[in-house]
Formats: sequence, C-alpha cells, structure tokens
Amino acid sequence: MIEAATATLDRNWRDGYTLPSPNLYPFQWNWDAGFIALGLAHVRPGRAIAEIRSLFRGQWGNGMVPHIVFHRPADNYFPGPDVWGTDPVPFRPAGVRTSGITQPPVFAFIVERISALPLGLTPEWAAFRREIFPALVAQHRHLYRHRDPLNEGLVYIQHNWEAGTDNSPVYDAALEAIDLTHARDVSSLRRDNRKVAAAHRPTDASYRRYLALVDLFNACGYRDAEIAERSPFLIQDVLFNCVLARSNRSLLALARAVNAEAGLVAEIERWCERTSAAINAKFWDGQRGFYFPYDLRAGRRIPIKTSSGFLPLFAQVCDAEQRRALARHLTSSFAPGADWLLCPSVATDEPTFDPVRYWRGPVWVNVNWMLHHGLRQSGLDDLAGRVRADTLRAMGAAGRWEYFDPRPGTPPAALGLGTDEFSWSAALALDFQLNPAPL
Ligand code: 9WN
Repeated sequence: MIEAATATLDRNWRDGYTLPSPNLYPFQWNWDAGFIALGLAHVRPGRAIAEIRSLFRGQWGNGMVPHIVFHRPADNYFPGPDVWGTDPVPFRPAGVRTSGITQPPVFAFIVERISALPLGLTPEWAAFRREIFPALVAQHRHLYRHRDPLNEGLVYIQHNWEAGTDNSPVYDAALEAIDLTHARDVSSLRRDNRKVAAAHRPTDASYRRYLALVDLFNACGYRDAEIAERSPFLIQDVLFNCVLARSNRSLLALARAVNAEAGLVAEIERWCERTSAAINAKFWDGQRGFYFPYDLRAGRRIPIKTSSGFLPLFAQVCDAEQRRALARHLTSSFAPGADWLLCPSVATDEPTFDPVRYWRGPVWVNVNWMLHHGLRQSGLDDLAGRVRADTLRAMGAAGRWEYFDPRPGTPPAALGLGTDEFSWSAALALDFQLNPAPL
C-alpha cells in the first residue's frame, strides 16, 4: 500500500505542487495541499515544502488563503478562474490566479505533524517554519477579523465550498434561501458529472445555487463586509471551527518555537481560548448529545448529524460526558452494525443520508484521519483503532478513491466513489501507516 500510495502522489505531482486528481481537479486545492504535504513528508520529503509554498503563493493581501490556486490553465474544470473573476480584486496576489473563497485552515497542525518526522529535524525545515509562520498568523487573523461579525471567537463560511464538506445536507436550507431570479443555468458548463458517475456528485440544481453565490461575491468585489451584509449564506461550521481550533494550538506551539514576540503569543492564546469555549457554547446540543453548525442568517442551529459533529474531539474541547455521548453516536446512528465502515459523512438515520453521493453519506479519508486522532487524544483507543482499520481496509480493497460506500457487504468494485487515484487518500494512507503517534 505504501508503494501504491507513493505512486499516486508521484503521478499527481506537477513540478511544485500536487493535483488532488488530474481527472477531476486539475489545479492546486487548499486543504488538499496540507494533507498531501504530510504524505510527501514521509516519502518525498524534498517536495513537502514546495507543496505548501506553492499554495501560499496564492495568499491574498488580506491574509485569505484561496481554496483553489490556478497555477497553470486547464479547461477541464468548472468553475475556472474566469468565472471566479478575482483578477480586478486589489488585494489578490500578483502573478497567480486564484478563486475568491477559502477552505479549513489545516496548515498549522500539518506543520506540527511534519515537525516530528525526519524532515522536521533538518535545517531546511527549521528555516521553513520561520518562513511560513507569519503567513499562518495572517491566515488565522483574516478569519478572526473578517469572518466573526459577532466577535464570538467563531468564524463563518461564505460558501459550502469553503467547508470542504461541500455537499453536506447541513447547507441545504441556506442554499435554498438563495434568490434564483437572476441565477444562471450552469448545467451545460459542468465537467465533473461527465467524468465520474453523476450519482456520486451534486445535482445541477445545487450547482446553480453554488454559482449564484460566486456571482454575488463578484458583485461584492470579494469584500467580506459587503458579503456579510448581502449574502443569504453565513454558516458557522463545526468542522471549519474545529480545524481552526486545532490549528490554533499548533500555531501557539510554533509561535513559541520561533520566539515570536509576546504580544503575538498573547493574541494566539486568546484565539485558542475563545474558539474552544465557543465551540461548546454554541454548537453543543446537550439534549441530543451532539455538535451542530449554526446558521447566522436564520439564527438557529442546523440539527442534522454529520461526521463534522465528531471533530470537537480533534479540537480537544470535549469533557468526559461529551466524549461518551459522541462515542455512542459513532457506534449507533452512524454505524448501525459492527460491519459498517466508519465513519459515514451523514448519520444513517438522517432522511438525507445517501451512501454514494459526495458528502451526503460516504466515508472520507481526511475526516477519518482527524477523527482518529481526536479519538486517540480522548482515550477512545478502540474506536480510534476501528476508524484507522476501516480506512485502510477500504483503501486496501478498492484503492485510493476519493470516498467510499459505508454499507456492509459492498463489493470491492463498488466500494470506491468519486475519482480514483485521489491524492489526500494516498497521502493519509501513508501517515496512518508510517506515523503511529497521536496528534
Ligand atoms: C470544490 C479537491 C476538492 C476538495 C473538497 C471536495 C471537492 C471541489 C469540487 O474537491 O470540492 O472545491 O469541485 O467538488 O469537496 O473538499 O478540497 O479535492
């Protein structure tokens, strides 16, 4: 499996960065680059720094790290750079085209994880940590300054594509609230649903709404304040904030390691405390014993159980009772039998559960990797072992697919979904096998 995973990363490497999948995603993506850099650090250490550096070439002047960096043109993806229309934005970087939204900020914890590997002990890595630290601070600061309108310590996402868990049913209601009067029909422009099974991808009706938001951001000149005022989609997402909280902890350790000045260390300490407390204050539903995202526009929690609800374990913000409640969900509503693959992206008892469509039921390797480490840190070692074993079993049987059908008895030929040879699946298969330490 190590050889096969390395071959996937080699195949998808493009002289400085890695495509998530040449077939489906022909550019560099934000959080993909983080997980991929970790895999590269194990087997192609010379490339890990280049991977992260390439992504941060796309960082905007306001600190935002875009979800796609279009290093080279490719016409087999929609929406491409012309649709994003970010060229006239005054604070976009020179010399490289990007999208205009971000993705979960994984880099600080990825840097921490790589620091424990042989690459992490080299002078190149020590220099790189000093180089990347200010960019990571700017990334987090952008989120706190521009995405936390109520000053709660929680940040909101502007688009489901910022969540990473793009087609999760928790975004349905906000997407349905979009006024489609001037929305374009983009069905003939899509490429994704011609390259992989359409049943594994979002519907045309969903894409129409995704693009209506992009058109709105363009009309707002990508100014966060204007978007916050005009957009129907403002969601405080559980996964996004848990990734931020976990990265804050790593950023604090990094700040100390690079001897950052005291005021900056204090600023990061405040981020750590406030976001950790706010996750419990706003997302936790004591009655149902689960964490749910919050729709700022509608002014309510979105009570649909998804795998993101387990990630407060990864953020390390749960008390003993919360840990027990989450463990119960993981082995009941998410996996009604011991032979189900952990962890479905939506609970199997939710009416929106769909075992094959994108983020509406299938198992994803990156979520499992974060869940595994959250369970380890919570002392839930048996469950952590099962999540790891299930992930490796699915990839062993089917290959490094983008996502997997969680249902028991699915034959290997039908197990893998979306695109094959998917980079972060390969990269995290490597970390699962080559670094047994918890994060
Ligand atoms: C939109 C690249 C990306 C991942 C996301 C995943 C999918 C893109 C798409 O692919 O999203 O960003 O076109 O569907 O949902 O998490 O980063 O792998």
